[in-house]
Amino acid sequence: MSNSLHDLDEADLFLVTGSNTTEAHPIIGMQIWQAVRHKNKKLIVIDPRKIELTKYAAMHLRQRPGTDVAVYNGLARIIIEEGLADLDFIRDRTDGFEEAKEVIMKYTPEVVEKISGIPKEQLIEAARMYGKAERASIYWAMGSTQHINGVHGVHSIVNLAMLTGNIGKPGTGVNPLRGQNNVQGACDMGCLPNQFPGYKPVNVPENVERVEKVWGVKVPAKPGLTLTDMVNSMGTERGIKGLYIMGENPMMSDPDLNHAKEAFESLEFLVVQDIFLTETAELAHVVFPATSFAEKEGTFTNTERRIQRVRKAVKPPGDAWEDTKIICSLSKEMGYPMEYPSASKVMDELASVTPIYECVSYEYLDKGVAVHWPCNSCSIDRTSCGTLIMGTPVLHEEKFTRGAGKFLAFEFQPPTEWPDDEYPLILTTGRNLWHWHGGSQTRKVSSLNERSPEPYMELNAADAKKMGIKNSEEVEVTSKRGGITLKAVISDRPTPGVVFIPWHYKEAAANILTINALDPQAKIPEYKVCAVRVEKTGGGQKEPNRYSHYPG
Ligand SMILES: Nc1nc2c(c(=O)[nH]1)N[C@H]1C(S)=C(S)[C@@H](COP(=O)(O)OP(=O)(O)OC[C@H]3O[C@@H](n4cnc5c(=O)[nH]c(N)nc54)[C@H](O)[C@@H]3O)O[C@H]1N2
Ligand SMILES: Nc1nc2c(c(=O)[nH]1)N[C@H]1C(S)=C(S)[C@@H](COP(=O)(O)OP(=O)(O)OC[C@H]3O[C@@H](n4cnc5c(=O)[nH]c(N)nc54)[C@H](O)[C@@H]3O)O[C@H]1N2
Ligand SMILES: [Mo]
Repeated sequence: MSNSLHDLDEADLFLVTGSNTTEAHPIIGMQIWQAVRHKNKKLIVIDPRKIELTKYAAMHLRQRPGTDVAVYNGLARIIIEEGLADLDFIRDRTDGFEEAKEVIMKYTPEVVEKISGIPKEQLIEAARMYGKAERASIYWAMGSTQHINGVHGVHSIVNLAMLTGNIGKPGTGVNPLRGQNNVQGACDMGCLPNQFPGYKPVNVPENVERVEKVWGVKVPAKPGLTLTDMVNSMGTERGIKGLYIMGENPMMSDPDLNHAKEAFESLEFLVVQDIFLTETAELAHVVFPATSFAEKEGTFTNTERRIQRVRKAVKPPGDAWEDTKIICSLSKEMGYPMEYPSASKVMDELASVTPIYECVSYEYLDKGVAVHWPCNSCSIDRTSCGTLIMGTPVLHEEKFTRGAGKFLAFEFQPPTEWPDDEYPLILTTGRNLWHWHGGSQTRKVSSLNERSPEPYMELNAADAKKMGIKNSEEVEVTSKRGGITLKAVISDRPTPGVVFIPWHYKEAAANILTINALDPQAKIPEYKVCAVRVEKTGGGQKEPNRYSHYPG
C-alpha cells in the first residue's frame, strides 16, 4: 500500500475494486465500513458480485469479469473530459500523460458499456464522484489482478490516482491489499526470482556486489523462474527435475490441477516443508515438518509495509522444527554454515542487505513502535492517536521512486476464455470469510467447518430459473479441463451469466476447472475468468447450509 491504516479514514471517498474486503481483509473491511457508516465517507465498489460492502456503497459498478481495463480507461476519460483532472499534479509530478490520453480517449462511456455491461450513466456518475472528491483512495486485490492483463489493470488504476492528484497525501493513494500475512515480508526479503532483498534487481552488478560482500558467496546475477513458469517447465526435457517447496500447497492452489499434478509427478525429487501433510506433501519424496507462526520468534510485514513482531506462544509438537532451523541445518550440511543465536540477529543481517530496512531492529519493534519501510532514519514520531511511529507511513509525498510518475495506458484485452455455446457461463473463483486457500489449515477447525462445511457454487437466480436449478441442488460444473460436483447456492450475488466458486474445498477443487493462462509480465494466472457449463446431476436437493455465506 502507498498509504497506511493510520490515515485510512482521512479519505473522503474509497474506491474498492476486485476486493471482497470484509471477507478477505476483515480488519480493513471493518475500517472502511466504519468510515462509511459513521463518518459519512463515500464508497464506490467495482465488482461483478454483490459483496457485503456493496450494501453500504454509494455506487456499485457490476462489470463482466475481466473487463476492468476498459472500465478504468472509461472512468479516466470522463474525468479528463469533464475538467476534473488535477493539471498541476500532472505537470509537476508525472510524465507520459499525452501518450496515455490517446489510448484513454478511445474508451467512451458507450464503448465501455458494450465491453463491460456497466450502464454508461453509472460510469459517468462514478467518475464524477471520484473526480470531485477532495481526497480519494483506491483499494484493490485479486479481482483486479488475476487476469492475463493484470499488470495493465494496475497501471490503469495508478493512472486514475495520478490524474486526480490522489497520491502522496494521507487519505489517498494506491493501495493493493496484500493477501498472505507475510507475503509483503517475503517479497521484501527477496523471495522473488529477479530481485535481491529490498527490490534490488539481480542483474545490476552493484546489487550483486553488496550482497556478496555480506554473504561471502557468489550469487546468480540472472533472474530465475517464477512459480508458474517452474510448473510449466516440469516434465519438459530441459525443465525442472527437483523442487523444494516451503509453505505452499500448489496441488490445491495452482490453476488447471490435472495439468499441475502431471507436472509434480514428473519430478525426480520433491521436498515439502509444511506444518501439515498437504495434498502436495503426499507427492513428496521427503517431508520436513515445520512449526507454525505461534511456535516461533520473528516478524511479519503487513500490507501497510509495517514490520510486526511475532512471538513464540506455544511449544511445537513432536519433531517439528522452526523453518529457520531446518534451512540452517541443511545449509550447514551443504557446506555453508549459517548460525543465528536469535531472530533479532537475523533481522540485523537483513537490515544490512535490505536498504528499505536500514534502521529496522528489534530494539524498536520490541517497544511496540509502528515501523513502516522505507525506514532510513531512527527518529520516532507520535501519531494523533498516540502510536509511536518510525519510517514512512505515506509513500511518494514529494516524488516517486523513479522521479516523475509514469502514465501508462493500455487497450482492453479480452480474457483467454470467453463463454460459448458449449461453455456458456463465466466462472470466477475466490474466497469466503470462513476458510483459507486450499483449506489445509482452516478445514481442520471444527467451528469454521460448522459455518462452512462443504463446497458450493453461487448462481444468479435468473440463470437458475432458466436452467431449472433449485437452491441447494447438486450440480456438475465442467470446463475444458475437468469437472467437479457441488451444491448450487442461488442468490442475486453473482451478476447474471457469472458463477462464483470459493476454492477452499478439496472434494470439489475449483482449480480443476481454472485455466493455466498467465499475465506475460507478472506471470499471475487468470484465476478470475474461465468458461464453464453447469448441469444438474439429478442428485436432488441437499440440506441448505445453516449459516449464510453472506455474513452481515
Ligand atoms: N478468509 C480468507 N481471507 C483471505 C484469504 C483466504 O483464503 N480466506 N486469502 C488471502 C489472500 S492470499 C489474498 S490474495 C486475499 C484476496 O483477497 P480478495 O482479492 O479481496 O478476494 P477474492 O475472493 O479472491 O476476490 C475478490 C473479489 O474479486 C471479484 N472479482 C472477480 N472477477 C473480477 C473482475 O474481473 N474485476 C473485479 N474488479 N473484481 C472481480 C470477486 O467477485 C470477489 O468479490 O485474501 C486474503 N484473505
Ligand atoms: N482458483 C483460485 N486459485 C488461487 C487463487 C484464487 O483466487 N483462485 N488465489 C491465489 C493466491 S492469491 C494465493 S496467495 C495462492 C495461495 O496458495 P498457497 O500458498 O499454496 O496456499 P496455502 O494453503 O496458504 O498454502 C500455504 C501452506 O503453508 C503451510 N504453512 C503455514 N504456516 C507455515 C509455516 O510457518 N511454515 C511452513 N513451512 N509452512 C506453513 C500451510 O499448512 C499450507 O499448506 O493461491 C492462488 N490460487
Ligand atoms: Mo494471495
